This record gives sequence, structure tokens and C-alpha cells, in this order.
Amino acid sequence: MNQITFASSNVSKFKEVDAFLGKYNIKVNLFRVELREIQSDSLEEIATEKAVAAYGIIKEKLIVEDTGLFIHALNDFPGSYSSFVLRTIGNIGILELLSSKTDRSATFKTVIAFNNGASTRIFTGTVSGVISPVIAKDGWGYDPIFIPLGHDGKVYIKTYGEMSIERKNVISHRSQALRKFIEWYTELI
Ligand code: ITT
Repeated sequence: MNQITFASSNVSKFKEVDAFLGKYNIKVNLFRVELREIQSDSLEEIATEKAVAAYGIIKEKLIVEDTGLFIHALNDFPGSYSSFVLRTIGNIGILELLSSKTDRSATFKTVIAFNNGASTRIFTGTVSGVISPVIAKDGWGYDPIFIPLGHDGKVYIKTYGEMSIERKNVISHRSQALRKFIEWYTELI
């Protein structure tokens, strides 16, 4: 079985990455680390820098990722600052900011960065959706307030938070980036 290290402080992300790559017979080892993030509007730049920093510590091929929620009526806020915003105003604060807005559309985006010490490659996944009017009971991060759009363009009834990992992994921003990664990676190994 092939193995890859996933460097992240976020165990919920790891569970999704592990469930997804496990289906391709790849064992994912979590290297739990809080990597310093550069200040940038670009998830691509942040993920690339995180991958280089992680390789400096781990010294073996690895993946990292950076994710952001882009709310259109808020000029794409919180975007690359999603982690800080969740820690500060949280999902309640987001719903308050949107209370007077009619446009509740948003995009969730993940950038996965692979680094093997020689170079970095990035893979991107996005999902369109809407911010729910209330906070769902279950889920981590922004999952309790994000309702994804289906492939048919219709809005699902459920937030990510109300879906199983398996269900979320069929459609999510992270799984789309992972799908691109695995297509490339299986050619490499
Ligand atoms: P890393 O150590 O991997 O960087 P992090 O939690 O700091 O973990 P990010 O900066 O990439 O991760 O994520 C920005 C925020 O968005 C953070 O608060 C996450 O909890 C949240 N988030 C990321 N992916 C999510 C998802 O699929 N569903 C809900 N919230 C998510």
C-alpha cells in the first residue's frame, strides 16, 4: 500500500482526506502541525508556502491544503482569512453579517499542495452553494452553514454538516481537489 503524509493541524480535514485516498489504496499519515500561514489573498500562495515549510520539517513527500469560504455578498470575505474569522466571529457572526443580504451565494475552495523537496504541485477544487439561514446542529468549521449546489444546479436541502463524510466526499471542494491530485499521483507512483 502506498503512503503519503498529510501535514495539518486539522483532524476533521484529515478524516476526509484519509477516507478519500483510502479508496485508492493510499494510506494517509497525519503529521499534526500548526504551519505558519503567510498573509495573502491567494489560497494557492498560502498552500504552496505551507507545503515548502512542511517539507522543511518532515523531509519526505507530503501534501498540505488551504481552504477558504468566499461569500459573494461580502466581497468574498472571509476567503483566505477563513480560519481567523471562524475563531473570532464564528458562524453566528457570518449569519449576522448576511442578515440584511438577499444574495447568500458562496464558494468553498480547497487548494492541495504536494511537495517532494524538489518541486510543488497544486490541485484546486471548488463548490458553489448558499449560506443557510440557520446553523445546523452537526458538522465542523463552516459545514453547519454551507449548503452545496448539486451537479444539476439545484441547491441541496442539507448543509455539509448534515452529510456523512462519504456523502460530503462525493461532492465537496476538498474531494474535487483530491480527485485531481490522485489522477496525477497515480501516474507518478
Ligand atoms: P491547517 O492546519 O491544515 O491549515 P486549518 O484549520 O488552519 O488547518 P485552513 O486555514 O485551510 O485550515 O481552513 C480555514 C478555515 O476553514 C478553518 O477554520 C477550517 O476549520 C475551515 N474549513 C476548512 N475546510 C472546511 C470544510 O470542508 N468544511 C468546513 N469548514 C472548513
